[in-house]
Amino acid sequence: MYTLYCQNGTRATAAHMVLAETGLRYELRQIDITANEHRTPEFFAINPRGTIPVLVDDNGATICETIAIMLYLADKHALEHLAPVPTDPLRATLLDWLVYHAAEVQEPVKRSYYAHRYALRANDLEAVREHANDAFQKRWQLVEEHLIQQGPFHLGDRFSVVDIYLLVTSTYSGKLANSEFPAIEECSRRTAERPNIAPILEDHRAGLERIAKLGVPQ
Ligand SMILES: N[C@@H](CCC(=O)N[C@@H](CS)C(=O)NCC(=O)O)C(=O)O
Repeated sequence: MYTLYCQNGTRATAAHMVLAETGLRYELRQIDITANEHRTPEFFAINPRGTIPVLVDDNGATICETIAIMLYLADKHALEHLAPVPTDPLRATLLDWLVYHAAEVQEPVKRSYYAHRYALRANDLEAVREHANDAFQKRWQLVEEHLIQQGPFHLGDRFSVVDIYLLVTSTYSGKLANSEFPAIEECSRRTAERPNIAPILEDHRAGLERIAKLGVPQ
């Protein structure tokens, strides 16, 4: 049994979608970051980093990074429909793109949404956002080129957890990127059609709207 600490409209949705695709039993605990619920002593005791998602396995393991949660679930249960096993040559491609998405693509997303954390002065906000959006656009373009050459999924014809990660990023990328990315759209569309994913995506979009109204935490 797993417990996922999460909130609709955040990247925690990617972990939720992977859980739904596993067919395993899990429960969700909503942590509202707009109400600072990720900064309570109770939540810091679970994740001292103060971020979501967090996955708690009733075997005692706690995992606080989205990519680690995805790989942990796929590997622990040998779910080859979600991730090639370590001896499969496609595993290298999976790891490569997962880390790229988490470390390079997602980084300017957070910088853009949380520009107030990076600005030295109040009037720097727009410049920080512009710089972050520019970095995002360039990195997103590299994903697009990979999918044009080797798509429709990151692993060619084979769907995997990295496509879920892309789908979730694509739901908030419109604000950052200012051109068309048809191969990313196609990969996202195919992923969004999956029966386990479609209803979660709908809740995620509602969560995105709510967070946009209330604002991300300081
Ligand atoms: N490195 C973590 C970062 C998680 C993260 O930043 N989550 C956001 C929601 S998308 C969050 O908890 N934000 C609250 C904050 O930074 O105060 C991961 O990739 O899972």
